Amino acid sequence: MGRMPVILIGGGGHAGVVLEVCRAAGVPVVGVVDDDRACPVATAADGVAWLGPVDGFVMPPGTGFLLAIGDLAARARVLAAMDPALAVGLAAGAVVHPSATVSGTARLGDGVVVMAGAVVNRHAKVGMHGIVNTRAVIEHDCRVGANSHLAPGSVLGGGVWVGEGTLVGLQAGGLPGVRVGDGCVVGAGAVVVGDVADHTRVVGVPARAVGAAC
Ligand code: JB2
Repeated sequence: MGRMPVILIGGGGHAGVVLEVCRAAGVPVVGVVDDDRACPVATAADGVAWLGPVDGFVMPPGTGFLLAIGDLAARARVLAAMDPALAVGLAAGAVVHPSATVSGTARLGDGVVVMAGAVVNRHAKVGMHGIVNTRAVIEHDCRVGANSHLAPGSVLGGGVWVGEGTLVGLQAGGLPGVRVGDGCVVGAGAVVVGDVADHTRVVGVPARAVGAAC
């Protein structure tokens, strides 16, 4: 049976990458929903149909959606505004680039997108709408909460826990077993060596708190 066709919510740079993951994975993309009719994904040479603005959009039966906006706060706003009746969109499942490696014992929530070259190892779990970006590595037994973003090249050692709505920045990571809370930002290149409280921004090696994450 073929994969359920999907609609991309958001049509900017991140959506372009999600589009290519879908195409590589054989997931049909019906169109893009974005407030800007002239968004890049709709206007590119290989673009997809613009279906309308986000507010008031009604998912056609038999389609799923993928959040394709990179900004985590914007993703959370869009999800919160969505009619729960449209949760049928979640049936789209996860989409995995064929060059990524996902253990058969790993669990990916609905709407998760795994980009090229990423690795999700044994018994790791990624919650709904997570972004496992290009060449990110999620080691064995990690737990990543819903709507978190592991940016390109980020690395979570074995058994790391990451909360919901947290950004682990470009080439950042965490030593095995650390816990990073909800709504955190781990700055680019930072290495987390101890637990990080909810809504904290950390930077550097070893990572130190520099204030609240917005
Ligand atoms: O709050 C929002 C909102 N914020 C952005 N509500 C709604 N309804 N739509 C929103 N958008 C839409 O997402 C904009 O209309 C725009 O089309 C798109 C954002 O595109 P942009 O190219 O600015 O960013 P992006 O989210 O696709 O990519 C960012 O995040 C990626 C992870 C960039 O920083 C990329 O470089 C990065 N790789």
